Amino acid sequence: MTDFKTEKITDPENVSNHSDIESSGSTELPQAVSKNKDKKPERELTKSELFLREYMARALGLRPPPKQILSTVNLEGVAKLISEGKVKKVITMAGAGISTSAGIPDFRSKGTGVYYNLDQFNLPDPQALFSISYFKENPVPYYTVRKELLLGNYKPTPCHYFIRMLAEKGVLLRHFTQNIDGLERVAGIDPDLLMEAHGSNQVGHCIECSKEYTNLWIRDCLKRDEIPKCTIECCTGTIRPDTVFFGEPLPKRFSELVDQDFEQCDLLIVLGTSLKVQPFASLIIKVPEETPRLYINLEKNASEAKHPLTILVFGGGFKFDDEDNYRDVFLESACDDGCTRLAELIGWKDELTNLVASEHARLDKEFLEEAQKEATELPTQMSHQLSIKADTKVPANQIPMKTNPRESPKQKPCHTEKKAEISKATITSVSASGSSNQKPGNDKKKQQTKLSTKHMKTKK
Ligand code: CNA
Repeated sequence: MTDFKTEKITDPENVSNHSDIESSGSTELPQAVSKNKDKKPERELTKSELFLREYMARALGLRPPPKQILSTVNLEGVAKLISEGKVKKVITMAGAGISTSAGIPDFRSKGTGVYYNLDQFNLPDPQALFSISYFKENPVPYYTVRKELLLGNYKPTPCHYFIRMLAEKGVLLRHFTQNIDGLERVAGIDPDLLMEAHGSNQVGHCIECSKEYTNLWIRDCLKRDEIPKCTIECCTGTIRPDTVFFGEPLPKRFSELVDQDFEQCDLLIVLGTSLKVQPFASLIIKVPEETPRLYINLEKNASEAKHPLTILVFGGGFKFDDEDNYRDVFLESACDDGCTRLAELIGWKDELTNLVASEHARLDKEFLEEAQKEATELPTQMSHQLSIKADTKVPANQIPMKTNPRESPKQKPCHTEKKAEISKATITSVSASGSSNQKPGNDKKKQQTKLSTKHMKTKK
């Protein structure tokens, strides 16, 4: 979990003007002036401690209620804020639900979610599929499930283009996404405005030596139904995409941007996420107390904290149904419909519709050209796969994976020169999404990875 406790903030007991802090409702404090430096050394509180203190004070009625920004606590109220130019630092937070209409399944939707379709793999639990320790033991389930996503040509949804419009209108401070499908980039959202909290599939690295591989190279292996394996001699590593697996830290930029952005956010829009994955889920409490929060999702319950400890630690999440709710709006809707409705209320609907139509037409053309190019370049034995139309999805779990049949070790002896290449790759290619977790020479792993073990043995 991201360490938010490292940033120190001055103890509010030593702050010269308490009333300013109370009326602002912000966690940002002016510099402290110690009245009695010789006797009592200045003490520092972490942001988390300060938050808890303010939360408790408010819960006990020791702080005035925050100012209500919305004219009406509903979608119309949110739209009015945007159309009247009253918000300039909008943060959008997204999850798998913004991409389901593009054809990419989420994790937790009943029936269609990835977690409901894993019987064939006999996993210890559904999350094991995306845990780095399990991937190191057995990458086959991961690649079987991810194959479709990695090979597919998906088009961003109206929701993605609505976020792009916020950026183009100059009101988007940042888009934080948990998605690894890269559709925000495809939609044309400026990468500086993007925080892909769980990484992306753009590149991959060997889990043993960290050599970098492109997305295209990984795709080529998958097209041949092969588990991508390191090409460096003497290395037995599997290639992993640079996405954050369970059990790995989030990119450093994530915590930096959280600290920098959330305290200035003047409107938070949360889209298509069950808010079950930390630390992302708890970001909703990091905006100032006045800041309106709009949540568009197919279901509401997922976002409401019920356990007293969660309420104490994370502030209880949204307060849609509380009598004194002054800022939380829930729209039970598909993200595309919700964003289109919001665009309509703001007066952007035609622009959004035209943008989606023109971008989809451009992408259809690009996908078709790519497919035609590949069909002429790739060997005949693969041509049956390439005749698939650009927008046709082949269920990945119908195609069994096999390991990459590389040259035999006799043809590729281990040279000292090559070992030097491995250490160079290790130094230069440490990925932000946690390839530093690699543990070369894990004997237990070699015993347990049945498909890979066979391959490893033939290499030695
Ligand atoms: P999740 O836990 O599966 O929740 C998705 C939420 O979206 C659920 O509450 C659904 O009800 C809701 N939902 C589904 N479709 C729609 C829709 N069309 N409109 C509105 N709401 C909808 O997924 P989260 O994103 O909350 O969990 C975070 C995980 C999922 C991250 O680690 C991601 O990497 C991971 N993931 C990403 C993708 C992707 O990149 N497209 C796909 C699957 C999983």
